[in-house]
Parts: sequence; C-alpha cells; structure tokens
Amino acid sequence: MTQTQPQEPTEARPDRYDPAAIESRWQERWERDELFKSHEDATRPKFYCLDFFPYPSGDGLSVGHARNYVPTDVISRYQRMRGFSVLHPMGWDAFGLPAENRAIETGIPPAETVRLNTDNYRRQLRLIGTSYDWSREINSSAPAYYRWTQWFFLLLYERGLAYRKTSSSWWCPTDATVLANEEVENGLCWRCQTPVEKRDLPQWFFKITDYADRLLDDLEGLDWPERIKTMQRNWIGRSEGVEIGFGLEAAAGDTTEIRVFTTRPDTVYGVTFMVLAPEQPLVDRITTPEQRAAVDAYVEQTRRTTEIERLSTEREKTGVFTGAYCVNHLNGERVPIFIADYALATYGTGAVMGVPAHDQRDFEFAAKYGLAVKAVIAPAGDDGVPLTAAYVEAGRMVASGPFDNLTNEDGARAIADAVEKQGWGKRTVSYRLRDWLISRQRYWGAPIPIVYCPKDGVVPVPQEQLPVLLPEVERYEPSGTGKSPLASLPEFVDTTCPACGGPAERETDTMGGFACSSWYFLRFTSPESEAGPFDPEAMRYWLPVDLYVGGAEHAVMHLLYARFWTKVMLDAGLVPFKEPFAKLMNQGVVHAPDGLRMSKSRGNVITPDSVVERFGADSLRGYELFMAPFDQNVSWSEEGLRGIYRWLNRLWPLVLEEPASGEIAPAAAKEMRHWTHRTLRKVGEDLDRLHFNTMISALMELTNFLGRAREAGPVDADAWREATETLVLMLAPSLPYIAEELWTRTGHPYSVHQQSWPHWQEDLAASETFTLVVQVNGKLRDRFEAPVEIGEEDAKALALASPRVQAFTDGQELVRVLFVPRRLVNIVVR
Ligand code: ANZ
Repeated sequence: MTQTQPQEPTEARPDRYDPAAIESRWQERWERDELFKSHEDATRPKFYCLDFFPYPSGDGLSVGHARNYVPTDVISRYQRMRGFSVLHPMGWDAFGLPAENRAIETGIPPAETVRLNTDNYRRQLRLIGTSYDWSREINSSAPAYYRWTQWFFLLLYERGLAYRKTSSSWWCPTDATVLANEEVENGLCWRCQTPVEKRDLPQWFFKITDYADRLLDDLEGLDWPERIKTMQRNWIGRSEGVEIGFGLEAAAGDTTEIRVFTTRPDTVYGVTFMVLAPEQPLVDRITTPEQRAAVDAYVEQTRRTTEIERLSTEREKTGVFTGAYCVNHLNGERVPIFIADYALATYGTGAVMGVPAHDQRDFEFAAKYGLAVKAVIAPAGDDGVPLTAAYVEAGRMVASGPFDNLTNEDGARAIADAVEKQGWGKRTVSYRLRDWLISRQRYWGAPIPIVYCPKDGVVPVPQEQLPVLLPEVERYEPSGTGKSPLASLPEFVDTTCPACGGPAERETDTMGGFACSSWYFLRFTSPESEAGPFDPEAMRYWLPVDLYVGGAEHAVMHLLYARFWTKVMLDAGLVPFKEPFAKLMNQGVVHAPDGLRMSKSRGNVITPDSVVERFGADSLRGYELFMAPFDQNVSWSEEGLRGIYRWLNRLWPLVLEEPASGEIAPAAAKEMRHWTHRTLRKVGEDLDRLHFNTMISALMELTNFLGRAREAGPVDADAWREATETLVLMLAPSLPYIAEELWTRTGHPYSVHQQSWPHWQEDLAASETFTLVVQVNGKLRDRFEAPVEIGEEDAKALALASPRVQAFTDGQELVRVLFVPRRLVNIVVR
C-alpha cells in the first residue's frame, strides 16, 4: 500500500471539527485503496470477527443494530493494528417470509425487495464507518450460494440425517398454509387471527437428535455467555430415567405393554393411574366402546391446543378415562388408564405413570377425578399425614414392599435394578430436543433437492445437477393445498428421474432459512468457490470464528443448528474442528429514550442516518461504545450523544494546535508520559475484554489531562508529541474518521489504520497503588492492591469478581455498590 498524503483538497477549515467534511471522503479512499481486504497470509496470525448473519429488513438499520456492528468493527480494526490478518465480512440471510409476504401484497418479486434492502443496509453500514471486506459479500438467496445449501442437504441425506416423515403441523384455514410454531400466537394465526388446526403433512427433518449428547458435552469448552449455554442445555433437556412397562389388562394372549418414562422409579409403588398423550398410538386400540365418544371428543379438542398451553402449570388439568386398565408389575395393582393433554406425545414414550403423592401435576389430576393418592416417600419423622400438595422432596421409602426404609435415592437405584432384572424395563435417557423440521411450503427459500419417482421412490438430485433453481413465478400466494406455490408450476414439478430417466416429480417444499445460516460462516472464507462449498485451505486458515457477536434471541435455534452442521461436517471429514464459534458475545438492546423497545409502530426508532447527519459517524460510534457495558440493555440518550460530540470538539484543537513550549519541570514530563502509557495499557486491556465503555472513558480522561496540562503553561515537546500521537492511534479503532484526519494533518503518513498498535512501557505505566478494601454489608471480605487512579466502574467490577466476595454475594440480591475513591468498595446485598 502506498503511503502518501491524501490527494483530495481538505475541505474542512483547520480550526473546526466538521465530520461531514471528512467522513465520506475517507470511507471512499479506504475502499479505493482496499485497506480492509482480507488475505490468507501464512506469516501472520489470523482473527475472524463475525456478526450474526443479518436479515435485510425493509426498515433498514436502527442505532440498536449499530450496537452490534460498531464493537465488532472496533475489534477488527484493533486486531489489524496488532498485526493480525483479519476477516471481517458481511452478507445477507436473504430468504424468508417478509420478502415473500411483500411479494404477495405488492407483486414485487422477492429478489427485487432483497436487492433494495441490501443496498440500503450496505449504504448504512458504510455510513457508520465499518471496515468490512465487501469483496466477500454473500447473499443466501443467490443460486451460487444456495447451490451449496442444497449440497449440504444431500450430505445430510447421504449420512442418514435427513428423512421424510408425516407429522402434524399447524395449519391456518384462512391463509391455507402451514405455519411454523413461532407463527402461532395463543392458538391464532399471527397474520389473520384465525384459530389454527393441526394437519398431517409429509415433511423433511434433520436428525439433530443423533447429536444431542455431543451438542451438550461440547458446550463445556466454549467461551460463551453462561446464560446461552444454559438455554442450550435446557433446550436439549437430557434426562436420565427408567422406561418401565405396565401390562395391558386385555383379552387373553394380548401381551401389550404400555411403557412409561420416569425419572422417579422410587415412586413406582405410588402409581394410582396412567396417563397417555391423546395422540399416543395405543389410545385408539385400548379405548373401550363405552368411552369411545368421550375419548374422540377430547382428542379433537387437544388438536387445537398449543404445546405451551399444554405444559402450563397454571392450567386446570383435564382428561378422559379410556375404560382400560393396566397392571403395575411391581405390586400387581390394577391401574386405570386416562388420556390427558399434559402428557406430550413427543416426549419419552408419550405415557406417564401417575404418582399424585409426589408429582404436582398428577396430584391436581387425581384431585379433579377423585383418584387415590398413595404416599410412598415420607419426610424424616413423618408417617403419612394426608397431603395437601405433592411431596416432592427426598425422604424414606414407605408402602413400597421390599424397598421400605431405604432412602429414596437408594430406592430409585434398587427399583431400577429390579425392573431391569425382571425384564420389565430398562434405564434410558430422554431428550427434550426434537428433530429439526426443515420443510416450508413457501416460495422464497432454497428448493429441497429431491425427486419422487414412481419406480425408484425418493431420489436425491445428483450433485452435478445443482442448483435446483428457484423458478420465477407470477403469483406468490400459497396454493391452498398445503403445498408451496412451486407445486402449481408443471415446468418445475415435472422432471426426469435421475436414477431411471423416467418421468418423476420434484419436491416442491423449500428449506427454512436456518439451513442457509448454518454454514454461511464457512462461505466467507472463499465466497467464489465453485469446486465445493468452501475452499479447504482458506477454511483451515480462517476457522473457527474467533469472535461472534449478535443478539441473545438466537440462543437456541441458529446457534444450535450451526453447531450441529459443524459436527456433521467434522464427521464427514470436511472440517477439522468440532465447534464453529470459539467466543460468543451478545450485545445489549438499545431502547428508545422513553425506555421502550424501538419499533416502527411506536414511531420511536432512531436511525444511524439521522445521528450521522447531525453529529457524524464518529460521535455515533463513540456513544454506542460508551453508553453502557457492551452486553447491557440501555436507553438512548441524546445528552449522552452530545457529550461524545463535545469531547471530539475538544480533541480536535488539542491535537492540531501546537502547545506553548518553554521551561518546564522534569516531573511534569514524567507525569505526562505516565498518563500516556498507563492509558495505553488500560485501553488494550479493555479491548481484549470487550470493555468498550471504560476504554472510552480512559481516553476521555487522557484528553482532559492533556487539556489541563496545556492550560497550566508550557509542556515538554517530546512528551506532548508522544501523548497526542499515541492518543490518535488509540482512537483509530473506535473513531476511525477523526483519527485518520488528525493523523494525516499532523504530518504522519497515511493511513492511521495501517499503523501498528503502540506498546506501553512497564516502568512508565506503573502506578502508585493503594489497598482497596472490599466489604459486603459493611464486613471486610477481601482486599487487594489497585492503582490510585482506578475508576469507579473498574473498582466495582474487580470487587464483584473476587471469589472471596462472591462467597458472600452469590444467590443474593444486589441492592447497591458503593465506591469511595482510594479506599473501598462496599457491596450491599439482601
Ligand atoms: C413418575 C413421576 C413421579 C415423575 C414423580 C416425576 C415425579 P423430566 O425431568 O423433564 O425429564 N413425563 C414423562 N413423559 C412425559 C410426557 N410424555 N409428557 C409429560 N410428562 C412426562 O421429566 C420426567 C418426568 O415427566 C417423568 O417422571 C414423568 O413423570 C413425566 F414423583 O414419572 B415422572
């Protein structure tokens, strides 16, 4: 890269900070010079910094989105200055319902909507000074991209991980289409408020459940927010228990067993009824003629209830007797069989042994239907007082035959052993995780590359024939038959069988958008690759992603699906790593100044455009970084923004105007150097920890110090030059425009963004320290050495992070934290 002064005439007057005069000029120059192009440079360490794949919505970006994109940009610029080869790309998760719905309303083709929206996003991202390598831009709705999404479908299919099954889905009778679970709100269609129904349709699934244990185990090593890991653990929901058979009491010779899954085998002597999910396959067979009408009516009613409602603990329990009985092998007791919607068909075996004495749902059910409550676990010193609620704690086994008097933990083990020994059942593991439903009966998605042949059955489209192109259509409405609009295009549907060459039909469902986003992070390494989804060498250089940033709302779906595909790729020998995202961060939400979520309907959205127009992109960036710790929610404040703008207006003359030089005390020069080096150390540490807000405040403090020093009289010329030069370099990742302008105007070679990150000197950075005392509720709990200039936020963070302090604060409610400079932090908990 040439290191020359910018050729363009400088329009801004030297005495005034005027962002409008400098920002677009630099952005164009940097792009023209390809300053941020990524290279697979084997001589340098790499850093892959990625934002969640955005969906380009018609509303464009708000300042809330900038909370994601500014910090990743800062880190990318910082790592470049530190000598890393950085990959910081951007692309579009462009398939999906909004563009299709717009097409239904207006007739504008979805591809056109995507083009308009991505143009706007790209423009806005440039406006806020991001340093993406646009030569790697990708779009998941482009054939060159979805060809490979289809290729991955085939990979999953070959490995037995994609299968077709008839499953019941939500159906909106008005829109005549299938809805995703997320599109059903309180039993109504989100679009037209019609009550939805269940319909049985053949659908494609990915077998993510095969990977449940690995998805769970590998969470351990990830540098991810604990909250997200917990959500994934709960979503996978691994439960160890026992499957126990109960013999159906039926005509002689019928040896049907009803199997239940229980995590509490210790309670098996307390079973007084059995509950089957209304959809359980056995229901039809066991229902007696007398109970048939009631059972059918209940099954019908259940079809209209959502899983969330069914699981609600608030809801009154309902159910119907089937007329049938089964036998508890352990004690020979006869047990009536009910159906009830609190039993889910999709969990365990779809059957529950009812133990009202020790399970609250069962207790409520028994109370409602007058069923016996039989206590089999007793608290210490108690021998069976009538229960007013289920007793769910540990205790001693009673009324359990040979197992009496054991602790219930030992009892559980002993009963599980006995059940296995007698052949009545076995220990097993159940998961909440379901297979991933990938079929969508919609137009705007990647067609599923499958053909149905009357002779050969289900035939995958051969790889060489990919992509199966999404044809252009006239009408985007769902067909009403439960099939996608593609089903009404004979030129798409009618094809030849890849196996026998005879007439065959194409699958007309498309893949849900989460398929596209499950591998896009690999495509950025080699977006032009035609020999495969990505170039193996480029992949080995860049992956895994070093820092991945996006909203916490993707905790389970995208972040679990991408991990699953990565593991499949590992098994197929395509990648050498088992996890795609080494470090994950969730940015906090930016609320409107009124404290409410920004939304178009409330009219309280603040756009980057309006902020940049009035204050410039650097002020926007500075404020986004400064407003709060990165992962905390915060309300937008015009005052806060103005504060940053005022700071930049102070910085401008501070750097550009020569200070008076003359006779000075050596101690003053040393103090200035101390400020420079310790700020440098602090800024580096903060960037490494993504503590952007304290980094900005350290930079402000240095600015203030230098301002005061200059006002007080002459300064040491060398110390001053070092201070201002270092300051500008430290500003460069966060405030790229003003930094470039100040850098070049003070006679330094273009570009500041190609400079090395400066080093701090230990002896100069070293601070005077004091003993910081940490109290919890006024009692001394810890003490450590801290620099005298430590700020309030840092002192509090340090105190709260101490394990000795946490021993007294964990599980308590934090009331407030007080800081007395140069003395103590007092934490008040309740
Ligand atoms: C008897 C029992 C007694 C149970 C007791 C609990 C407490 P987790 O831990 O979430 O895995 N269960 C099993 N299959 C079910 C289904 N298809 N729909 C609804 N509930 C089902 O939950 C396991 C427990 O959930 C199982 O253990 C079973 O109730 C219930 F004192 O069996 B238990």
